Amino acid sequence: MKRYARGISYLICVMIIFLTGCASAAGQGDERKTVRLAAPENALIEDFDTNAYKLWLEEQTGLNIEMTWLPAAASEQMANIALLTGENLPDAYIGFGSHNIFKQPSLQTYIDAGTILPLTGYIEEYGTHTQAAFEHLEDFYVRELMTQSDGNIYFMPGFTYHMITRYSQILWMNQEWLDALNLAQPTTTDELYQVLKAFRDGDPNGNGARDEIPLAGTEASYSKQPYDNIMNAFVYNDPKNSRLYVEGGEVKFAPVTDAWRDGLAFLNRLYKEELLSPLSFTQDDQQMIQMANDPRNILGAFTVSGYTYTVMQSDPEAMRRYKPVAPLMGPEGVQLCTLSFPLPKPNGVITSACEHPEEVFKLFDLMLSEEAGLMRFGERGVDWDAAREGDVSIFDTPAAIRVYNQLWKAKQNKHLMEIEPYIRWLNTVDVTQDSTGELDGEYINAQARQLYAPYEPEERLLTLIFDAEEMAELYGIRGNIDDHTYNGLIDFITGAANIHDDAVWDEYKETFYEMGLEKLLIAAQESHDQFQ
Ligand SMILES: [Ca+2]
Repeated sequence: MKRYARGISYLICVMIIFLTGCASAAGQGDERKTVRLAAPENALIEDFDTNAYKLWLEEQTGLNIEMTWLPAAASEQMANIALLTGENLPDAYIGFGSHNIFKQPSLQTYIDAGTILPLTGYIEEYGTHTQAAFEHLEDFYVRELMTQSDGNIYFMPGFTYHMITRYSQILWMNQEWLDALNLAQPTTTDELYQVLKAFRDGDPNGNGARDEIPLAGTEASYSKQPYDNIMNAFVYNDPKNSRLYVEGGEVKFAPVTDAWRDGLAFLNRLYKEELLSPLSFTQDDQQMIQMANDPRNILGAFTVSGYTYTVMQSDPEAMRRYKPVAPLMGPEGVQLCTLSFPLPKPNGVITSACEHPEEVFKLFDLMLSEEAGLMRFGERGVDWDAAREGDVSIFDTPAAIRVYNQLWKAKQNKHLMEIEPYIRWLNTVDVTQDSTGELDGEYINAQARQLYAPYEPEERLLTLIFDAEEMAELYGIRGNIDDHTYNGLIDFITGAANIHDDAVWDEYKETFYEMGLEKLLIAAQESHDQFQ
């Protein structure tokens, strides 16, 4: 069966060589090389062949760029099979930056199979824009974060940084309720407890019924689960890095600390007294959104990164209802916010089937230029222009450009939705928008984030980079530890396990060590030290 398949693909190859041979013979003197890209299909890119950015790239590089769109649901599987067998490979894949396929440990499989090329040499030789981007983003360790344990770089980055994504959890509170009860926003965990109790008992929505939900969340996403925010008043809580944190240069694991136990006990108290809604563990995102936008005004507080991910922009009453609350101080004086450190996404890889890897690399390098980066805003003079003297951004800093048309959430034919390698040279901070105001989601987020900026941890883990040989084992350990942490959060908060029982707590902690916590800590320390 396999032999037949090979035979057929050989035949197709011969046909393709024959056909392309004819085509270039017909197009006299046209020596343009063709680059074959493949990517998961994207509903917001109207037509690749006539896309303004694609045409600009062709004009700049003298290449023909062809695209194969892979059906979204099967794209990762199709690419995986091609990379493992070496058959049906395009010259390069783009568009997988948010998928797992080109992240570790999966990336290592293709490095071992030899089907994706190391780019380190090309970066040294041709990577003018890439090197400039590395220098520009030095504080973000972009080059280091892209470098694998063998010292090579295998993908070209997609990289965005701005204040909007820096804090992935903000606590929002019903200001109408605080006003009705003549209360100030809480600043400590104790005050939070008092405020939530007043919400529960004081009929702040004034309908005579005890229908208030003081605080709620959903397991649908990390940013929407309040326990993760509140835990930062006890010990630094970084779910993306398996709750590892750094103190005096030493990597530590939060869930085995007494502070974590204190946090669980506090959250269990909120749960027991119906201050943290039990629906937080069962409802989906849509139900969470309905709760926050309920016209009966029934919700006291919730967490989310961007306000309009939960509150409907189209509902002015709801938009005005909640205000951001700064990180709370815990009983031991801990007051932190989780920092979401941006990682370079693997937005482009070149495969072993590529006949002109240096040309494809130069194309990717061009995509990282400042000029290419501005393409996401559309056409200069039509969709955006340089800022005028005195223009201020939504963060009250001088603006760099003025945007006329928002080309981001709608189907368009001017850019490639940043599925390709890109660097956000300009960030949202620099962009002035005329729509700013109290009902504008982005403006509200900008104001909220200024409350969180003073509470960033002084030391932090950027990411975990494991040695290739131990990678499979370490990812296995890490997965088990993450599961055990999560189960502990649920069980101790809801009371399924008793947080006040020393034997139960000791056994819970012991299980982490049985799972290989020491080994993970050693590897995490080595990974952390690489960035120092
Ligand atoms: Ca009521």
